[in-house]
Amino acid sequence: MKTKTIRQAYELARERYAEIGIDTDKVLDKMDNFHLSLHCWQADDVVGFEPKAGALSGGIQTTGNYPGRARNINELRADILKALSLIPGTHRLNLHAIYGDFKGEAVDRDQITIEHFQSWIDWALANNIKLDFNSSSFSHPKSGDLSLSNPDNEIRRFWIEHTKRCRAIAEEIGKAQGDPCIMNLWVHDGSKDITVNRYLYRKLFKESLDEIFATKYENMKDCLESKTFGIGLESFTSGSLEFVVGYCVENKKIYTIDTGHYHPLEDAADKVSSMLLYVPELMLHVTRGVRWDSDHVTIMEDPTMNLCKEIVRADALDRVHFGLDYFDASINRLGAYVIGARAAQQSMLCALLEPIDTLRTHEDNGRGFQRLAMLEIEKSLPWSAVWDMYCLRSGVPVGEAYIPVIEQYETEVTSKR
Ligand code: RNT
Ligand code: ZN
Repeated sequence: MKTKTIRQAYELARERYAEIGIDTDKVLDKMDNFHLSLHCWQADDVVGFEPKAGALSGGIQTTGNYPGRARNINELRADILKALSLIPGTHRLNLHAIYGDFKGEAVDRDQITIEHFQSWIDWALANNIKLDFNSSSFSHPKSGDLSLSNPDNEIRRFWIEHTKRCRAIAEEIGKAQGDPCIMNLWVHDGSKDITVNRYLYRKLFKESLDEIFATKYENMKDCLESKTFGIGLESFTSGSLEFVVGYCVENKKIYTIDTGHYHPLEDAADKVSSMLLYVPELMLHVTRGVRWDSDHVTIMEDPTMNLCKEIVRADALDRVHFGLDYFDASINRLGAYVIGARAAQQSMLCALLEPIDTLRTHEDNGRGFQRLAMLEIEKSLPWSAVWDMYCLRSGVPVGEAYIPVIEQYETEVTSKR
């Protein structure tokens, strides 16, 4: 796309949005302050760098065998930097504990320390990236069906130790980067068939969490992620919605909304305003569930767009950490990053361009037709010209221009793996 065309289109779009009371220049500035937390695990199919990494377990699964998976820390870092070079703005990177720089050593999960993440901190500082963190309960000989809710004391203590260490690591990361490291805690705990000891498992899970959170930190923030079910864990999930919401509300923890973790017709966007009245902040794992928590690449579809609109309408951009969480191994993985990240940003841009004052006035005055009409009209306003300008001024390829860049990287780098 020619720079001149982008600029001309933007000028027209600016005039059009001014007619409905929206200042697109201000919206562009707001976009610069909207940072995604890019999930590191799309690059390598959630394998990580433990030397004996086996099959992915814990009720999650990547499907597809597209060539080019990142096989080690250097490849993963190179892929992330390449992806970030095609995504406008500055972003965070969300690490899982299994992505430590273990240098080929077998470091069990209850032995990890900040030393295994020091090279990540150095790399992130050098590349102007802030880090977030996750404990990892899956893909381990002790994962089984139950981790933090396991009645076997030895196994439960192992995962408590792991999670405590993760919080200590997150604290050090936060300190080093001068900005809180957001640590998500999701465990896969559940069971495939009818379960009769639900109360016991959830009580143990709660006790584990109380012990894990007993240490107070200044430079990290805790979030907890609920889920409806996992593959092979269909009948029971310890960390169900009620369990996690209850825990977060009682303990003022950040609640993680993973958009794939509810019943298919449940509206994740509607949770934003409810939860923000009871918990300090929200973490998001934005994904695209196709029929279930399938972790398809995020696109601009209603669930993502409505989520962004609800955040903006609640004036809560500074209380929401916007992470992505999908893993698609059936297409170019780098392309998957860029499509999903750009779709999330485009959705947020549309939310910021919404004529919210007009819509609220209509609503306040019972003008239902006018409200619905404006909501329809905003869909075809020239938001894409604003988006193109955002890409241009951020120095990243505009429109389809990022496709050949990824193709070239595939030819030169990922296809040779
Ligand atoms: C699983 C959860 C969890 C994971 C990542 C790898 O259903 O969504 O967040 O996807 O932590
Ligand atoms: Zn998630």
